[in-house]
Amino acid sequence: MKKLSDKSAMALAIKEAQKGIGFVSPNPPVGCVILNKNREFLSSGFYSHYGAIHAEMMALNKIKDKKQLEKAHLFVTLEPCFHFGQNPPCVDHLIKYSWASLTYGVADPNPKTNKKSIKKLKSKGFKLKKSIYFKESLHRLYEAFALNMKKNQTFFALKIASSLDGVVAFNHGESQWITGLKARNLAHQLRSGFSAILIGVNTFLQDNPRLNCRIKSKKSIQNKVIILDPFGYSFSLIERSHLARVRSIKDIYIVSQKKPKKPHKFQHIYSKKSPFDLKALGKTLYNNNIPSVLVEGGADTLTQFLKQKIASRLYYFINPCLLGGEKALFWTEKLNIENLKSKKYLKSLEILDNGEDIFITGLIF
Ligand code: AOF
Ligand code: ZN
Repeated sequence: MKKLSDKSAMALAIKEAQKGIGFVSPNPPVGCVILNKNREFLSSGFYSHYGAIHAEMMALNKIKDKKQLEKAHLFVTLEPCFHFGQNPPCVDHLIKYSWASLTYGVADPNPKTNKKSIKKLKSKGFKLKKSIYFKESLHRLYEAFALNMKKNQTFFALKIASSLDGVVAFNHGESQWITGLKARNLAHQLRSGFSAILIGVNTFLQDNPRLNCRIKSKKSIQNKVIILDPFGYSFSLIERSHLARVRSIKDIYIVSQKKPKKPHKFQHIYSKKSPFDLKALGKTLYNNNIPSVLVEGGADTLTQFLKQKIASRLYYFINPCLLGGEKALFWTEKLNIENLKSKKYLKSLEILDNGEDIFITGLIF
């Protein structure tokens, strides 16, 4: 049988974790791979939905003859849990076996576990390693959960699709589609990892979008939607919109300075100030069980998130076409950066060739 390197085993564990994306919130996705003493594949597992058994336990349970675990190697994307939650501590199960090595992706940001299992495993004499591979992918798996744990705040990421010269739409409204089919599929995949998609009211009025996740394996996911709508233009339109056709009206949140006059089934978040205080909104959304939000536009909304320094990550799809300036709308048009010293930049950049388009992601600074 084929021997697996540390790198291949962690790549598989990440793939396992990704199966849970969209189903495990507000918990993070986790994947696990076990190799026997000859580094041959024994089993794998993942955290499949909120309240399910943990990835390590799923992988362990699949191995009927536990003798196979002698001097085996375990790879898990997240530090095994230390605490009693809906599940008993994985770390206490793991220490029953004679592992040749245990490799984890990142320390669990949950304060109930954070580094406690790492210490325990080390103190018991296990060979414990932090993965040196796939740092960016692993960071991406846990960045939202880490921010949730640290700040009791919703994690915001921005998604933009533009031409090579930064145009996101024409003044007359036309914007579908600038990027190719593959990028749009990847964008749907992205949506599956967020509890809600946020747009400004102009995008709602202009595009009448659905903002759901239209890829096969994640079709059952019900993303919530948030509309920033200072004057309440969407109140009377929302029930008949595409947004409400593809999800329950109760999963639509309208943030507004205005209070709806008629009885309504959508959720209303009242906010006095406009532009809205997005940090305060992040707290409110977190308290409403919306731990992560993908901001999909338009230009003014995206700019507000940059101005208020509240977005953590940028996902950027670029189509290598030029659309020019005259009739164009640039997504950073109103950002007003005064000098090069204050320029915004991206860190931990990943650049992927995505068929017809270029896909860039990074942390916003
Ligand atoms: C693991 N393996 O597969 C996952 C972990 O309520 P519980 O018991 O399900 O615990 C949820 C917490 O456990 C979650 O917030 C995170 O800290 C950790 N998730 N840990 O060892 C897993 N899903
Ligand atoms: Zn666990």
